[in-house]
Amino acid sequence: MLRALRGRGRGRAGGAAGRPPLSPPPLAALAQVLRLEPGRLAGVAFPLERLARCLAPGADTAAFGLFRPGLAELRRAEALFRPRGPRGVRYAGSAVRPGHAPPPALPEVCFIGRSNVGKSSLIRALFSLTPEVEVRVSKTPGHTKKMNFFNVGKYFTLVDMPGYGYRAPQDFVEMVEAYLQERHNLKRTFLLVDGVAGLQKTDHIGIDMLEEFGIPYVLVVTKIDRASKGLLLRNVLEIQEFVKEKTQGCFPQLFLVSSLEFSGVHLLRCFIAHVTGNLPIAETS
Ligand SMILES: Nc1nc2c(ncn2[C@@H]2O[C@H](COP(=O)(O)OP(=O)(O)OP(=O)(O)O)[C@@H](O)[C@H]2O)c(=O)[nH]1
Ligand SMILES: [Mg+2]
Repeated sequence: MLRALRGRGRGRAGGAAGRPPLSPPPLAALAQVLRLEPGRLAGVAFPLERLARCLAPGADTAAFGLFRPGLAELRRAEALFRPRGPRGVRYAGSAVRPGHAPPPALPEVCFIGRSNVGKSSLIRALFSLTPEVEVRVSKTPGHTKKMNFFNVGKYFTLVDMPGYGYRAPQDFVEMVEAYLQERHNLKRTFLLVDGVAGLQKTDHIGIDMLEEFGIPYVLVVTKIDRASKGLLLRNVLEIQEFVKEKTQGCFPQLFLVSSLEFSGVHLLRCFIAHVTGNLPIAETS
């Protein structure tokens, strides 16, 4: 489950009286990534592009770089994720029905996927520049039971969803289907797939739902730090083929992330800023 720590010095580096100030983890900030040696830097900033180097010469790389911002755009996106003042990153509420959700005032994106695939961890990594906002994760599947809403300044809202599959909340389908169909400010859905396990039968619960409702979505491949290069490449190529052949509403480029090592997190911040209308960048498709 996700929960913001209320009463802490939101938007400031320091914690409440008596607590040591919270500081972002290594590589949470772009400035830290830019100090890495070039190979590692490329792997953290653009993991899919880096992986494409393992492809045979002449392989089709069209789907590897459709969204390819430059450093200036990555910096501008990062600034959105550390808004200053009272409208910092803040927990806006939880809901089990769209009718109970916070008002749809900002452009919104949501994160769905199997239990334990890494949704809450990814949101925590995206928010790591404001570590005073606590995001809870768990080794136990089925941890997040409600839809949890977080506002990022005056720019956009991120929604962490309960997972489906093992130990999913009983009312998952009613909750999530209703949200996806009714939430008019929803700009893009991020559907997470485990980078080690690859596309599983259970992943189709979410994919089928989004395809049926005609909702635009993006596949995010998680936990890439746990997969060998060979396994990751095989899973990525398989998922890309699936997207190309079997989907209508899915963005053709995959986003690879490790919430542990911050790979792909900076690029994903930039894509979220872009799809919520906060950062104009040309897509090549
Ligand atoms: N190595 C590694 N572990 C990860 C990563 N992301 C998540 N995990 C681990 O995966 C487990 C589940 O993470 P959560 O973020 O709670 O998963 P979730 O999708 O929110 O799960 P539910 O709320 O139960 O649906 C935790 O033990 C995390 O530490 C990652 O990028 N790398
Ligand atoms: Mg969760």
